[in-house]
Amino acid sequence: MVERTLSIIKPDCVAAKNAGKVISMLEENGFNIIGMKKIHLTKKQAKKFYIVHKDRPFYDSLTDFMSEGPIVVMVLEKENAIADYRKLMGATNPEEAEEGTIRKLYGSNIERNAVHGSDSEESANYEIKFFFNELELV
Ligand code: YYY
Ligand code: MG
Repeated sequence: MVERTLSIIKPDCVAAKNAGKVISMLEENGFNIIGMKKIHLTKKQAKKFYIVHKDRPFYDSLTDFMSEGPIVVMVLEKENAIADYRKLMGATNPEEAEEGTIRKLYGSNIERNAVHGSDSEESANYEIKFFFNELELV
């Protein structure tokens, strides 16, 4: 099934000038980038985006990090995009991520882990609508 998923290049990865390399990896792995923009989330917007994690101990620190600088948000389209992009990202903790994955290559630690990707069709729908309207997807 052709699916859409939301990808974020997080503030650590943008600041390190690795965004272009991540975008190249997406293209090389067959993802069509059907929407893309660079934005700087406020703390309040970051808290809303990560609302599913509101009761987790890392919520405050995570949302500080996600609002510390610009991010690149993209909608990716491909057969099996949600699971395939999770695989390309690698494990949440870069230390545990497989060789060649984005988080292994560009992540620093479990919080500053370079990229985000939707984990299900339901979260992809919520996350894509959070950043894009249908006219912005090409
Ligand atoms: O989907 P994924 O990003 O791989 O992990 P989640 O469990 O959804 O957590 C979201 C985000 O929170 C993660 O990318 C880093 C951060 N985080 C953390 O700072 N410390 C943890 N123990 C778990 C997650
Ligand atoms: Mg997640």
